[in-house]
Amino acid sequence: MGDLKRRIEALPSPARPGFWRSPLRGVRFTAVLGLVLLAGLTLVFVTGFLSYAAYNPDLAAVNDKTPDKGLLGFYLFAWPTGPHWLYRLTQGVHVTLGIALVPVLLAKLWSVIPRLFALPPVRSAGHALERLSVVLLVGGALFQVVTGVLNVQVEYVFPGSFYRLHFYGAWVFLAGFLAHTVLKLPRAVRVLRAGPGPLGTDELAAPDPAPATLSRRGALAMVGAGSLVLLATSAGRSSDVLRPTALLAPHGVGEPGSGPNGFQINKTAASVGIRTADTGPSWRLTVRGPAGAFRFTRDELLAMALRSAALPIACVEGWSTSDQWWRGVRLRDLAAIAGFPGHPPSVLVESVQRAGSFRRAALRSNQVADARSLLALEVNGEPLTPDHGYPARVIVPAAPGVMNTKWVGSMTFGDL
Ligand SMILES: Nc1nc2c(c(=O)[nH]1)N[C@H]1C(S)=C(S)[C@@H](COP(=O)(O)O)O[C@H]1N2
Ligand SMILES: [Mo]
Repeated sequence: MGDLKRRIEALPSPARPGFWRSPLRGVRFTAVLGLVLLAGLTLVFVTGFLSYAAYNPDLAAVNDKTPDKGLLGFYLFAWPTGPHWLYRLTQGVHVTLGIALVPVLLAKLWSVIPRLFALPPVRSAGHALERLSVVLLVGGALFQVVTGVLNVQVEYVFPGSFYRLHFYGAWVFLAGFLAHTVLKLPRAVRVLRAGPGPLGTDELAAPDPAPATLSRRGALAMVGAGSLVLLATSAGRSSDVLRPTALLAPHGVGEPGSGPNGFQINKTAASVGIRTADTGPSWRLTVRGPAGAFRFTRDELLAMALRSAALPIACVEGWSTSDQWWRGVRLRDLAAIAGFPGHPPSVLVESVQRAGSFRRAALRSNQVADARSLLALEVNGEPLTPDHGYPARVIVPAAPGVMNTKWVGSMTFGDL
């Protein structure tokens, strides 16, 4: 029996420190990656929560798909309409940086993997809490990366709404991230301050390291190169000029086509079941408000005071266009028709689209009031094409693409 026990103990087990032999592991390597993530992920968190605020989720009846958010929506505010490229910037940073940090995140996880197997799993109450924060951290990070990447690659394989999963996932991840930062940042700073000499203890270094085939500096350079490659092949998602370099962007989405309407399309008319009968000569726009309900043909809308605005489409899925030249009726002029000649209220915009998501959106009063917010009839000097929302679509400065409802059928003005 004693012999068997000895032989079992001699088996290679990841719980034995000697099992992990890479000479790269060590507190310095982990501290560098950790500080990069601290800075980078902070920006990803901030832009992510801004994206949630930009959705007007507290126009609860319509936009909010996260009805139980409660306190987690505490920071919501009226998303501004300027600068007009605001969401293009925040969401471009969120998605591009999120993608570029993936190699750093994986390297960081790899650098501490022996610790995940360390025995005993829990040594004290404090240690138990620390381990719990690591579960939230690692689980949250992987969950957010996987759901985020699937979303920008337009792979909607989620059980339920991506928006809700990614929102709650962000809070779990943030809880783990904050706890981990409080617990580990002092040590990381001390280690890096200590300079290149030998460290007193290096709890992450292999006790029995294998011969080096790559220096720590070389390993960090490889991680950095991986991030740079992802950055270089992702930045083009947010730029018309760089778009051909967006090698990882999903094919068939955000493809410009040609001509004046030749800019990215999120969902084509056919893909959401828009029928020509819905948008043909019998189409009417219904405008509702305290003054009553009014119906307009496209020609009647074209006969109103038409205004222009140069605005981008910036999708939550991480792509955006440069400014397009839209022409149409100001939302605030439509609000006046509906019975709000002074300060306009919010508006519920509904598409003729019958099924699928994004067929309705609520805009805030500040968005309706902005002189650049249009019910667009033309873009770049041509009538809208069916895929860009003919006969009429909303376009609002600084708003997420999803607020810019296409194939609009009705607009109901009044506080939501
Ligand atoms: N009715 C309707 N409007 C919609 C959508 C939709 O699926 N249905 N998609 C929205 C999203 S998510 C975006 S990013 C923009 C894209 O506009 P575009 O296809 O003209 O570029 O349209 C928005 N308006
Ligand atoms: Mo979108």
